[in-house]
Amino acid sequence: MNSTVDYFKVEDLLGEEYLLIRDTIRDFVRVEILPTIDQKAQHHEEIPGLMKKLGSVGALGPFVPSAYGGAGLDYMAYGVIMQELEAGDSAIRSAASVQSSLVMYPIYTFGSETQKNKYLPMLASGDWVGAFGLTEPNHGSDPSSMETRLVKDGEGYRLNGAKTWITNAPICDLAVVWAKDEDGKVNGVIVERADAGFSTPEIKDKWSLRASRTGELVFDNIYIPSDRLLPEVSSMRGPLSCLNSARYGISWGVIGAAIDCYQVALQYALERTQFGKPIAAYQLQQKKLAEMVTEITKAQLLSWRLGVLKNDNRATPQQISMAKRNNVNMALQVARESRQILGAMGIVGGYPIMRHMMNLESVITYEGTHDVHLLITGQDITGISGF
Ligand code: TGC
Ligand code: FAD
Repeated sequence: MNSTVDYFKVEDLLGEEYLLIRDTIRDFVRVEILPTIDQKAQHHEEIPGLMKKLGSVGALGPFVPSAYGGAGLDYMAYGVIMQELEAGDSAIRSAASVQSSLVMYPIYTFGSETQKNKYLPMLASGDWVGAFGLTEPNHGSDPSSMETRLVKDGEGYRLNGAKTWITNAPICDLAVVWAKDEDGKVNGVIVERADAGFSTPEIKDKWSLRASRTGELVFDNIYIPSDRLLPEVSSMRGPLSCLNSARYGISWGVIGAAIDCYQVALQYALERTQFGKPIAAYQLQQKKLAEMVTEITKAQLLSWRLGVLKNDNRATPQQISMAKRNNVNMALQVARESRQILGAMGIVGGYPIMRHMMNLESVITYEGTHDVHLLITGQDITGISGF
């Protein structure tokens, strides 16, 4: 349905420039995503040419300067873009998140001038698809214990190990991979599709994010020339900084999914009659709808404020964790309540709710689980690590 909830006039806080960006992306989703997304998700297929389409509307690396092919926008704009994309489907926002925050951001922030000039323009246009390899089979919430190794070999290095649960792995042209060197330092490595020893088996039969491809990144003694290492970082600060950017975007994105569910549920409740009255007339249904719009509004204010802080370079990782955790959980609860309002109709593909709900089950796990973000807040306020 993709219309607006603006109960507390957050649009006034955003202002004209961001509303124009919002409307551009909203139109893009209406034309390019909504007509086929249900069928694509049902059949476990991606939208053809998605990355190039996202590139054509400036949705890839919007915060990267135009000199490197980006749109030269700020973090508020990035948030607004993510919100509109995820109103279409979390898989679409995921594609843009990974390319922007997890691939372009580290190359822009930690890469050499040569790397920036070589890779960023083709990532911004969507000609190349990027992936981000941090999670491993034995290390999900605790990536600092990663086993993937980078060992010196002549002028370059050898990369061995495996990453799993990687968005767009099966279709990536390059991957930014995090690996420990012989001194135990964490390095960012650019792996290209053509590198001998690189394979990307797909993880099939997901019940979630079915319009997005997920897989493994396997490194079988790949030779890595030294100019493929990101020179400006050699610790966990590298990958975790990327996560700050992506988690911020997710805090906005899921509001789009929640609004889509809420609008559909409201409309249905007004039209569906039982016991002689629209079900919207019953207090039990009004409670659900009123609580949904309240929680969406709180999430909007949280993300807007986080956007202001992020643009000022004052947003802390802990604030970002709080917003990601709160807003994803909010969206999942809204999706679950909306589905109930539609009764049996809530489970069919003609309505987007079940698709959003299943997607959000991944979103609440990736980019740090619901539990991990709570522990980050707990550690921040008590000074004691609960991990
Ligand atoms: P810790 O000892 O606390 O810190 C290690 C170093 O990192 C620094 N640091 C950060 N830097 C920037 N941003 C942050 N958020 C940071 N958090 C920590 C820290 O200052 C330290 O730096 P230095 O220079 O002193 O070495 O780290 P830890 O090992 O205890 O781990 C902390 C923890 C658990 C919070 C972290 O590992 C974590 O966030 N775990 C969750 C893992 C996760 O989120 N994985 C996401 C994988 S990517 C993904 O899911 C993509 S889905 C994409 C899609 O499809 O949309
Ligand atoms: P685990 O870490 O094994 O956690 C299992 C459970 O234990 C969770 O409930 C967790 O909260 C809990 N737990 C863990 N530690 C603690 C603790 N100390 N205290 C209390 N509870 C704890 N990763 C990438 O690197 N790149 C990607 O592009 C990417 N894309 C993804 C796409 C999808 C669709 C999915 C589902 C995942 C993706 N991931 C990606 C991986 C994702 O980041 C991890 O799944 C996530 O970090 C959790 O790791 P895990 O699944 O190994 O769970």
